[in-house]
Amino acid sequence: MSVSERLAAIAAIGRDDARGGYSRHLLEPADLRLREWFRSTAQDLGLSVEVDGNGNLWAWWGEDRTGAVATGSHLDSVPGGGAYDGPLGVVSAFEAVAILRAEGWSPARPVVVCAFAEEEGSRFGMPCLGSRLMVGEIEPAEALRRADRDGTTLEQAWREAGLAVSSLGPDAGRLAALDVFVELHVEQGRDLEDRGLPLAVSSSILAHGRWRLSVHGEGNHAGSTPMAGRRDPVVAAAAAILAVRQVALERPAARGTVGRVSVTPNGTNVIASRVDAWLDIRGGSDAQVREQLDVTLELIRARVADEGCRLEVEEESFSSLVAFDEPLTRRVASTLGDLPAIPTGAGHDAGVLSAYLPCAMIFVRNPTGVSHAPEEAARDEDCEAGARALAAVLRELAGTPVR
Ligand code: HGY
Ligand code: MN
Ligand code: MN
Repeated sequence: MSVSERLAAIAAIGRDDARGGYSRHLLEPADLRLREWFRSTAQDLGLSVEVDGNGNLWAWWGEDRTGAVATGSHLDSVPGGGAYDGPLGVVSAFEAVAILRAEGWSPARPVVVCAFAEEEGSRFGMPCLGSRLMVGEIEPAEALRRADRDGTTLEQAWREAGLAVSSLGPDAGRLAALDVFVELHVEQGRDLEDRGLPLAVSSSILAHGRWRLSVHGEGNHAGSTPMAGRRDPVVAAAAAILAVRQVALERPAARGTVGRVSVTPNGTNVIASRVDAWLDIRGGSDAQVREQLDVTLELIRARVADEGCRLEVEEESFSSLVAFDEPLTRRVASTLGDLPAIPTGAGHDAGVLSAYLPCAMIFVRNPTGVSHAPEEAARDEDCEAGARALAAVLRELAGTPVR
């Protein structure tokens, strides 16, 4: 098979006709079908499949469970996401194994293909949920209580999927079994397109955090309520969103986004009683993100007070700046003919694991540079080049010890 054929095999799973693109969220039907695809693909390649206590998928090549070279990514998406963000890394990992097996190569130490659960955090609001549970950065009780947009808790979803609630949490044994992790991912930007190159490695990931802002006002009738004296949380939220943009624009390389808003009760002829808005801030250091947040919230509090409303703020996640392991990144880059190392503003499971073991990333050119939208793209020939590159990296790393 080829990468394109493997992607085509899952192309119909989780299509979102309303938004365009894909909506594949943890343990929902599309995710369950993708988990089945992972299992059958692994078995076709002679790999043995495990689902760990945190919902992450593992397909092992080799009997050993120490010193493993891990490669993979995630299968879930944002709402209306593209076809490549996540799946390209998992598909390419399988294709790299297929290439190596076809040439009769076998690893001197285990190779494991992995797919981490809920990397996007789109259902339960915690990005990199599976990898952060595994390393102990998320408290299982905190995760289990989180609810999705329909009010279903992670605990309910876990039980409905037949997974053991008691199994969530740090998995030191599994983490210790991994020696290095290399994640291939579609580039989420146009750097490679502008350079005219198909592949790169990654140098770093911006620090980033997510906060839920709840603005409480006074619900009332849109027609019988005079304009004076209204306490309209939609007006306050609109001013808050403009403040987010203003503060981000004042800071080089900073990002400030509100992409999700929920209005209660959301009636056409109703002054809302509450607005929830989710804030995503990213920057070149943890301190810069925290400073930007403080300044942003100060402005938001003033705007909310002007409208006579009340503000609640809850931090949903925070991920520190990541600098990928230099020796490993250099080794991957030189194995592939001296690829450039480019930074990214997008978070990844490799970013989480990089605090615990050497990690590197390989980016595949995205001609549109767009991600988290249906317009995300990758050329077939670049996808095949990515899988061949990953095969070369596995041959290099799984042939000899890294540390
Ligand atoms: O939000 C991110 O940066 C990643 O796509 N989860
Ligand atoms: Mn993503
Ligand atoms: Mn991703």
